[in-house]
Amino acid sequence: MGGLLGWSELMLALLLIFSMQTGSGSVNAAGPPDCSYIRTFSSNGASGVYSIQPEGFRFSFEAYCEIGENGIWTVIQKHTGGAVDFDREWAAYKNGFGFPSWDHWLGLEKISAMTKDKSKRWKLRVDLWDFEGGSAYAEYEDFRVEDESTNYRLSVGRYSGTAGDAIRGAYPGVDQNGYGFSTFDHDSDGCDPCIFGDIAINACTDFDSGGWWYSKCGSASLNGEWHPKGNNIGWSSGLHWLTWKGPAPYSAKATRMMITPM
Ligand SMILES: [Ca+2]
Repeated sequence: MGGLLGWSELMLALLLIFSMQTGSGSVNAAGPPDCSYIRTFSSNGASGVYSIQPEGFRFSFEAYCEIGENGIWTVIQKHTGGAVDFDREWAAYKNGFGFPSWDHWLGLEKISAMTKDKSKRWKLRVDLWDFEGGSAYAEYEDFRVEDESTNYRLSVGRYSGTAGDAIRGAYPGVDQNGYGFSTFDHDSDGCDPCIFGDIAINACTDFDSGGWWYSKCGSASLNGEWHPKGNNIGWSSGLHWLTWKGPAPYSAKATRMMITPM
């Protein structure tokens, strides 16, 4: 019996060591301030879920770290299906929801904690996949999300990529850069109302769904309602990046947003 206990204790110790090394277990070490440090913290660093704690943030949390060709990225959004509901209230977008290893929104409070300090520069990468086997991306230098007192105002710098700059917009007057975040219970979208043809809209969330930096709604919206293949074109509520596929709204098969220090 004693020998058996010794063996199970050894296995537990090995499991603990393994989970600490991979960062995928329940051992909640404070961890690095963002994913770009994981090679330093973990000798066998691979893409996966790690515990991180931005400087000044009051607790550590799990984030998906994507090891890419041009850096190690902290994933802040992934949306690949309809199982995780993205039509949520302010508190949910503030604190985050979903599963870091799967569909999720990391949370505005966490994203802001990482990026609001103006002495540090961050790059945002947006990846988009369609239902026809294609993909595109948009990158923005100097990505920043300010604190809640500004409604988590978005700012982005120079754009590069293949998807077009949908944050600044496909149409004049809908620039989301410099705008606060909106949810159905927290409206800062600049519409009271907005007139589109013969439709008057007071809240972009009624129309586009989900939470986003809506500015007169605008042409980027990745937290809307997911639509399946064959039924993904023409919905106002989809996962839209209208400089990539438009003007008839095309809802993407999958989206991902991630950030890394510049
Ligand atoms: Ca409004």
